[in-house]
Parts: sequence; structure tokens; C-alpha cells
Amino acid sequence: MPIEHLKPADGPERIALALARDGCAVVDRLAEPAALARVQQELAPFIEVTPTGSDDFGGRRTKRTGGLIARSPAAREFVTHPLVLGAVERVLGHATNFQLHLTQVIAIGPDEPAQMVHRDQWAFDFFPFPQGYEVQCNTIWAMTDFTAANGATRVIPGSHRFEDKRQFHEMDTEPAEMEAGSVLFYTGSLYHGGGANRSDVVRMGLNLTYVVGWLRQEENQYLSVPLEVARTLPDDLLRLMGYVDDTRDPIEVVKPGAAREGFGELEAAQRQLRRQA
Ligand SMILES: O=C(O)CCC(=O)C(=O)O
Ligand SMILES: [Fe+2]
Repeated sequence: MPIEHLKPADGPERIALALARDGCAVVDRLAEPAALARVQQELAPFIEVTPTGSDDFGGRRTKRTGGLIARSPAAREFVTHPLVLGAVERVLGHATNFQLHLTQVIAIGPDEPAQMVHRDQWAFDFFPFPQGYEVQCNTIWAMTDFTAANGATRVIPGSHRFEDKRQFHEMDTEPAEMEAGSVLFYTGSLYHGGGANRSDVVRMGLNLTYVVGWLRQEENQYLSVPLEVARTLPDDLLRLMGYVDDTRDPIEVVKPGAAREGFGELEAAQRQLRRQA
């Protein structure tokens, strides 16, 4: 089954429909080349000093550089891209809210073999989520061209409906070939893996993933983004990073006075306790 390729003008609804049907879709040439160049430039020194992986899954010739909200102001625009958030909102809309899960540049070096075919949602201790209840919606933006030769992500369209814990091989998958600036969307339930890099260039992807609000984030944004940086970020990004709570608005910790809602019952209870003291 081929991977559906969409245009930016097709809009979030079409992306969500493709994800419901196939579990994956590519939107071609969504990023402005200048925006992509800024991300490259801001992250180059961090990627440079990132060690390669220490196991086969992470990839011994692959570098994974995270903490991108703190390290790259330009990457924040990708995290909050309206078309992406529009699609994610539709894919994860059955949950009350969703949050940022992981921000990572994945740089697959020459001679890296294909990664094991997997579902990203296996990271939640292989919990058997019901089929059709998506918990994760992922993007990987091509920072370089993605080709079959240089390690384009390999996917099995339609496999979001397959049984869990199955094993597949490279020949069962298809490469998500796309030009730099394009973005592959895939659900946490889609069987996929990083491709083998049989070229002499590094394949670089910007992996930005989102998860329902009730699951733990893979990258803890409160630790990966220092408070001084968090204080400079837009409120909507902070909320996406997980600054939410049930009785009070944790955005108060970062920006006193920015809360949309008061402290409610909790605040009333604290006043009462003070009066009694
Ligand atoms: O880099 C890629 O193309 C995908 C990597 C991947 O699927 C993963 O690390 O979970
Ligand atoms: Fe993956």
C-alpha cells in the first residue's frame, strides 16, 4: 500500500483522515527552507557533540539530540506549527488534552543498519491500548532529503490496525521518501522503523511527537527546559509542554498572573485554614 502524499493546502482534516485510514501520511514541502536552515544552524553545535547510540535500537551510528525547545527557538515554530497541531488535535481528540511528548533530531549516519520495526506506543510498557484508540501522534520532519538509500523512515501503511507485538522485516516496509522540509505523520500504533543508511551522507530528521495528556511524557519538559527559558515562552507552548493541573494553573509557577483560572476550591480552603490559625 503506498504512502499518501498531501499538500499543505489540503489541511488538517485530510491529514487526520489519512491517519485514520493508513496510520501515516506525508505532507510535502510544508516547512519554509529558511526556517529549516535556522533549526539546522541553531542545533549544529549540539548535534556535533552528541554521542552515537549505545544499543541497536537507538542505533550505534545514529545521534539523537533532544531538549529542542531550550536549544532552538526556530524549532519551537515547528512544535507549534498550526497544521500539525490541527491534525494532532483531530487524531487525539478523544482525550481531554494532548501534550508534547518528545523533541529530538535523529541523525542516521552512513552504514547504520535498519532499526527494528516497532510501534512507538510500545514505550508505554507494551500496554495493550484498544485498537482505534490512538494515544500518540508523531511527526518526523525531513531536515535533509529522505531517500530509500539514506535511511528514510520505513513504514507499513495500514499496520495501525494489526495485532500487537508482531515482528516485521525491512522488506515488509516502505520508505517514506520525501524532500527536505516535508513531514511524515504517523500514529503511535503504526509499525515503522528508521531505515538503513546505505549512502555516504547523514540522514537528518526532526522528530516531534505528541501524546494524550494522561500519559507520561518521554522527555520531561519541566527539566529539559530551564525555568529562565520557560518564562520567555508563549503561554500556548507552555501548556503544550504540560504546564496543566486540575485545581490550579501551574503556569503561575513560570509566569505569576498569567493563569486563566483562579485557584478555585484550593485557594478558598487555604484562606479558611489561615483564618482558623
Ligand atoms: O529516525 C527514524 O526514521 C525513525 C526512528 C524511530 O522510529 C524511533 O527511534 O522510534
Ligand atoms: Fe519509532
